[in-house]
Amino acid sequence: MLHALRVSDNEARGNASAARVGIGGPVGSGKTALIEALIPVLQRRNIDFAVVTNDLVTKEDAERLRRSGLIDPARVSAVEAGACPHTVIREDPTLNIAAGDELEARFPGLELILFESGGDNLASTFSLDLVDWWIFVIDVAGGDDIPRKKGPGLLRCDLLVVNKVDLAPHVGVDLDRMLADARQVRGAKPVIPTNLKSGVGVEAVVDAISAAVLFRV
Ligand SMILES: Nc1nc2c(ncn2[C@@H]2O[C@H](COP(=O)(O)OP(=O)(O)O)[C@@H](O)[C@H]2O)c(=O)[nH]1
Ligand SMILES: [Mg+2]
Repeated sequence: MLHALRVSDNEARGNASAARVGIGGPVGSGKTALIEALIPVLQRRNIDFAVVTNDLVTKEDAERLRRSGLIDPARVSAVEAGACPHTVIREDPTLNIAAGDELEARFPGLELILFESGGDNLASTFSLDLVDWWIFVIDVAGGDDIPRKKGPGLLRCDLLVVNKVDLAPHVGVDLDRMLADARQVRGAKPVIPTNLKSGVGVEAVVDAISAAVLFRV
């Protein structure tokens, strides 16, 4: 289904377009940390990619990535949303679409663009006009009742990342139960636990992106 969609998308855009993947989730859950962890793995796999960040009124996350030394700074583009963060990824994603188009024009071989949403709440979702597939990042320290609250982000995303698993013992969270609850509310859709401080789960996230939108395994 997704494959068919993506192929027709590519045909519509002249077979030259990069796959677009959203990364959403609450403030501080680890969206930028996930991108920082994905970068070396994507590079090792020779995937040609770029990043678009969204902050309310600053370019903080873009500057953090540009300064990281991990990625060519020209491959990081910043959208200043200036409004409710989910407006620019759902109701009116034109600024983000334009940022993606501009990156594709500058880097003709681009295969993948990651869009980090501004930090938001459990209700944020991405427009499929903007992305082909999207990840929602929650973290263990946010509490093990998050999956049971069934927010639209957690329910509708293509991949749920449960980050900061290293913190579970420190915040009194039963990780097995939190993951079981997440899997139960999501049915067949994937859930990947990560520790972005140590890199646990990062390869699995790249495998999921590759299989879903790059058709590489
Ligand atoms: N202990 C721990 N801290 C993490 C992990 N991932 C991210 N962090 C920290 O969480 C904070 C917020 O991360 P950030 O990527 O800026 O979150 P964002 O607002 O979702 O982009 C930072 O201080 C990170 O260092 C993790 O897996 N474990
Ligand atoms: Mg961030």
